[in-house]
Amino acid sequence: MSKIILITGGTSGFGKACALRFAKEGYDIIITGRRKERLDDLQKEIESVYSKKVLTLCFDVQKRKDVFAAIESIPAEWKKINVLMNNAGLAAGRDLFDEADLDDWDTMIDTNVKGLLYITKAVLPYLIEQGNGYIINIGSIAGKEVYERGNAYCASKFAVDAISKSLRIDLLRHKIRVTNISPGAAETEFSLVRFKGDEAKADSMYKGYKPLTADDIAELCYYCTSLPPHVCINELEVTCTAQANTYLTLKSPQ
Ligand code: NDP
Ligand code: 8X3
Repeated sequence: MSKIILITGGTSGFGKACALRFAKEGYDIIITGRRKERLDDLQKEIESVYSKKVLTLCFDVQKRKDVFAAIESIPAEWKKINVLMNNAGLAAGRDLFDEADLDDWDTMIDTNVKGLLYITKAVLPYLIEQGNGYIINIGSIAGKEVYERGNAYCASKFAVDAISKSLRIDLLRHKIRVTNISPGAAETEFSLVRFKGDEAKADSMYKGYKPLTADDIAELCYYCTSLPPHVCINELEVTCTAQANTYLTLKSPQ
């Protein structure tokens, strides 16, 4: 059996690009997400293009029982998981603190923080068993520096940063590497989700400069895991060249 990576949020963006990239490098892939049709389509694509095995798990990471049931349901031969990529996540809304929607806050904390904790706890026994496990957490530059209207999203990504640091400490005895990847703006479905289907608003986030792509992130994720076992990239902050930080991006006039 090849090495196995479990990627949450494999139906789009970073997760999908990583599934394709790791399959190209010879991994068998476990992909999760809520949109079954997309999981099935990606499974077919990977199996036909790369001839690698794919297992799909359809569930919502916010639902604790469903997370543990889904991970428990993985067939024994698939439980030899080498890499866990905690990627499923979202921003919901971009509003001033006093105007923000409480349901948006719940969704972001339940997905980006609690979902990530549940998945990690459920998968950890299998990673530990492999003796050389690797965890990639997808944080954000929003988890390094707060910006206006970022409030709960930033808080959720600061939490991912803190969880990555504690995992590195608590799992030291298991020789598990933990990399917190903190990307800046990347063109995926992220903004479409954030702005609740408003395509014009979403597109405007990526106008006038060249943002990161999902393939850029996949390249970095694979690079980290391909280093020798004694080398661990703890933190990787990456922006496109036009972006200096969360509030300064050089854009050409539209
Ligand atoms: P996309 O919207 O393209 O992909 C998000 C993925 O997360 C989808 O596969 C979606 O699957 C999954 N997901 C969201 N909520 C849930 C849930 N409750 N249960 C299960 N799966 C879920 O966005 P990106 O690829 O850009 O985002 C991936 C990660 O990268 C996120 O954590 C995001 O915060 C982070 N990030 C994104 C940046 C960007 O600019 N794009 C920059 C920095 C970080 P489905 O809907 O099928 O459930
Ligand atoms: C996504 C990047 O800057 O929109 O995490 O928060 S940003």
